[in-house]
Amino acid sequence: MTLTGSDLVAQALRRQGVDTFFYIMGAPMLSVEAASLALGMRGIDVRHEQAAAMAAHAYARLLNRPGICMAASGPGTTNLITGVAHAFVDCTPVVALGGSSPAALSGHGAFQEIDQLAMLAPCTKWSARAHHAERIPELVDRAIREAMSGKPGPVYLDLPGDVLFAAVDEARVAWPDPWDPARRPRPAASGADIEAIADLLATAEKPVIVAGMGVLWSDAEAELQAFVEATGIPFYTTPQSRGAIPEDHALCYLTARATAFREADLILVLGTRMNYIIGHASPPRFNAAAKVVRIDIDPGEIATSPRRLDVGVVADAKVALAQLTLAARGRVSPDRFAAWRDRLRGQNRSKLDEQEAILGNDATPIHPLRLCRELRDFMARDTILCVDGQEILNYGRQAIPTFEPRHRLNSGTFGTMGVGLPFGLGAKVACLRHERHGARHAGPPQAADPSGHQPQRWLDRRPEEGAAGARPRLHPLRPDGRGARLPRRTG
Ligand SMILES: Cc1ncc(C[n+]2csc(CCOP(=O)(O)OP(=O)(O)O)c2C)c(N)n1
Repeated sequence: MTLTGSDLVAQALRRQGVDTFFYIMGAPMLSVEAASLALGMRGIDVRHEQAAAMAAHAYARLLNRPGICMAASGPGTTNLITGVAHAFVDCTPVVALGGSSPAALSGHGAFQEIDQLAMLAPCTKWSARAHHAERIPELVDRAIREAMSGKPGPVYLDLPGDVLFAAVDEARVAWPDPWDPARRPRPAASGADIEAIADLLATAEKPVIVAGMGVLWSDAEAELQAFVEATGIPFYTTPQSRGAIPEDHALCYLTARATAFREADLILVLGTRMNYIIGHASPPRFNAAAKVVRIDIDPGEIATSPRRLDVGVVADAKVALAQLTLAARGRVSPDRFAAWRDRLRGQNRSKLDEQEAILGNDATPIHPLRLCRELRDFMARDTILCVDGQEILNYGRQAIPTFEPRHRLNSGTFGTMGVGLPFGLGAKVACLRHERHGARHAGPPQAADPSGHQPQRWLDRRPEEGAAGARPRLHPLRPDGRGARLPRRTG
């Protein structure tokens, strides 16, 4: 049987488990898009390709799957660039497929001819052009593996029209085994590194955890929470990974963040870059005398740490956190940090009281913080919040908590205006995909807090959410109700 390059793109995507893509149709991608739809994939069309890349970004973050976007040649693909660059700076696995003018006419002034590969290369983790139709399945496989491996990131595959239109004997096509998230490599920390970290934990007095999206890409939120509860160490997250542990957890002292960072004598940086988002984990925001432990799946991150690491470990967050929890058993008691927690809790309480008074401001025109309070009180625990803008980002950060991992999207590390609507679109599509894959279930009970502290303010104000310490009630992304496992693996 004869297949075209376009058929091969669609079939390769389908075999890789792709069932959704975001796009604006156009030459030379029309037959890729038609073949994808014919195979039962869902095509969500937008009005500007930037939105396709951003919707794919939100979709990827919510489901921990590659988010696919497609664009026509020339301006269609150049319109993707800001969305793809945003994904690059935000380390998100967006797979961008761009049609391009025929390779055989390169340099002859073909319709919409421009060097798309050169433009996309600096804002992607990996990029390539298909030169031979029969190798398209290999390139699609490579694109998805590159996007999803290690520190995730966007990739770009350039698809010239003549390669898409070429006819290939199916017998000559080798289909790779599809990428399987369950078989991803999960490097462990060495025993010596785990011992070194356990020693630091056992002698610290004011440790603090700063966790990031790496924890969520690793599906390690349950392991993070287990580690926090086993050791009694206060935790903070980056804005994008808020909700990794529900923010009414007894060891979450959101508004005491500045004090926690300034006074901590041991900083555990887990699965996040030491970039401006966390003040490079350096003075003046962080204690200059603190010891620093860093765990990251990317050796480049460890190598480029902006301050000296006492222990820097290249490891998968899920595995390393489980190792640490085990190593801490019997050596690091939550009691050790009781005074530290008391200090942060006291400060958090008084700041929340102050803040609540400001949030109730009934001046006209309405103050942004009042708007945030109305939203906060309206939102269910499992609402996905997309925040655009600059000022509202700051106000929202102070005023609106997050209780579920992956339920907060914002303009991210690149600070890109215009993410709000396409993120909302991608998030909604992710939820609908989820609903097709299973029913909702209530979550399991939350593990007991070893420090014996009651969950905090947000629950106090929201008694309808259940007994103190209950897990959030329903979760649209967790039909099996078991926290770290999402239905995405099935499709
Ligand atoms: C794509 C893009 N264009 C421009 C900017 C520069 N910029 C940063 S904040 C801002 C204004 C945001 O105003 P508004 O949308 O009213 O949000 P608010 O600050 O009130 O939350 C602009 C234009 C940007 N970050 N991204």
